Amino acid sequence: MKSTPLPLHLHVPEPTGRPGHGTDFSYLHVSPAGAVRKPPVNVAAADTGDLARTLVRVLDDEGHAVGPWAPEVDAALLQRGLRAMLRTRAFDAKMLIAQRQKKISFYMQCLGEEAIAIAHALALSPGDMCFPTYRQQGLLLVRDDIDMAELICQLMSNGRDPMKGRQLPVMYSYKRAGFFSISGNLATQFIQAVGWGMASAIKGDTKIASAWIGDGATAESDFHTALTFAHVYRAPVILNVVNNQWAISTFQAIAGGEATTFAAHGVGCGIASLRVDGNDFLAVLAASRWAAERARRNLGPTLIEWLTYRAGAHSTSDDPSRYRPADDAKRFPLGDPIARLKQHLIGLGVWSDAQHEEARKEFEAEVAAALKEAERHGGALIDGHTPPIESMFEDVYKDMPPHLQDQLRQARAFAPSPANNPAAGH
Ligand SMILES: Cc1ncc(C[n+]2csc(CCOP(=O)(O)OP(=O)(O)O)c2C)c(N)n1
Ligand SMILES: [Mg+2]
Repeated sequence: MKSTPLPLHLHVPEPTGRPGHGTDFSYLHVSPAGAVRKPPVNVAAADTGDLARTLVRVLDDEGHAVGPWAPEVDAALLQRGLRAMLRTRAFDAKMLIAQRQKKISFYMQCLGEEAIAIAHALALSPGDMCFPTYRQQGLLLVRDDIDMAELICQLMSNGRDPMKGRQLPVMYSYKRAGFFSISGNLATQFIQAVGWGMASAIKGDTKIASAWIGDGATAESDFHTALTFAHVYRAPVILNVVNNQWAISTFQAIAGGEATTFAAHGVGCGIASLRVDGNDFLAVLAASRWAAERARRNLGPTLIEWLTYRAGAHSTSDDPSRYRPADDAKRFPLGDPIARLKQHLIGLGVWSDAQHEEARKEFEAEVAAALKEAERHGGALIDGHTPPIESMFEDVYKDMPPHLQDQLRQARAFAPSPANNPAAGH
């Protein structure tokens, strides 16, 4: 007997919470701290299936480091990590205010995600190259050789902006710090990172690449192409997927995190993969070291899904109260990375509430001073200063070709003269 054909329909994933009713976070499937095994670095990719569906965690609810992933690490490194997280949070908070005060046009925080970039940076070596998104400012703020005032000059697009106002605020570029230029076109840097890692191997070099992408951007085809190249050639690269649950107002399930995990995408592509508590500084450090060692020993790529929560708005142009419950960050089961590492260090007897408060104030003062210093160099929003018209034509060709010289002459003819624009030429 022929059955009546059913009308077809599609499944559209929905978040489990919306403004007015709290999120049901059981969809995260959180493993207890210490419960997940740690295989040797030469594990076969196919044998990491369980690691891509459970959650590597080290810090338990009492702040103890437990289980096979608990890293060997001295207190000084952990203190450095905690201080860098506090520094990053202070920077973000002040830049948010600076945007509201119309000193900068745009800003993006990494509130609640600080552990991921900072612990990862501490697992890499000089010369390695990160291909970050706009939410890994911790890679820079953990370093003491990056001038904070210069970062703010980039945000202001002013006379000391190393990017000369040609990049959106937050799109820094520091080759010497292993920080590849951020691209506004999401996911492009993921495939570039794999290419950079392959080039390093082709040259017989020892440097590895670290690629970064958000949960939402994994829906771009560049992500999948990157996995193919990384897998086929066993590229020396760490493939970081930061699953902070949201892509602006789009829930992570829409990008493919509902029926499977982002880490499992890696296993499906023949890549050793881990799903890790991104708010657990020790777990991030341990997993990053594990993946870096695999890359350095020619064992190929590792995909790591970092589970975290974007506690702030997507950017200063976003209002998350329109699409998610206001108190979700507080209810997120993996807590706050700063509070968790602080609790651990106090438990070890190498940190105190007083030291914490002192460090917080120290960084608040540092950021305030850096902002003042940056403001001395002006900017379009501060004093109407914009770069001279010539800068639009420079830094592309060593010798400017005739057609550009011609365009420059025309542009000069249309540009306001310094007499009409008192800010020009400062
Ligand atoms: C190719 C491309 N598509 C869309 C955008 C617009 N856009 C900018 S950020 C963003 C959300 C990205 O979310 P996710 O990848 O999860 O990263 P997160 O912001 O959460 O860190 C979108 C859609 C873009 N910049 N580039
Ligand atoms: Mg996201």
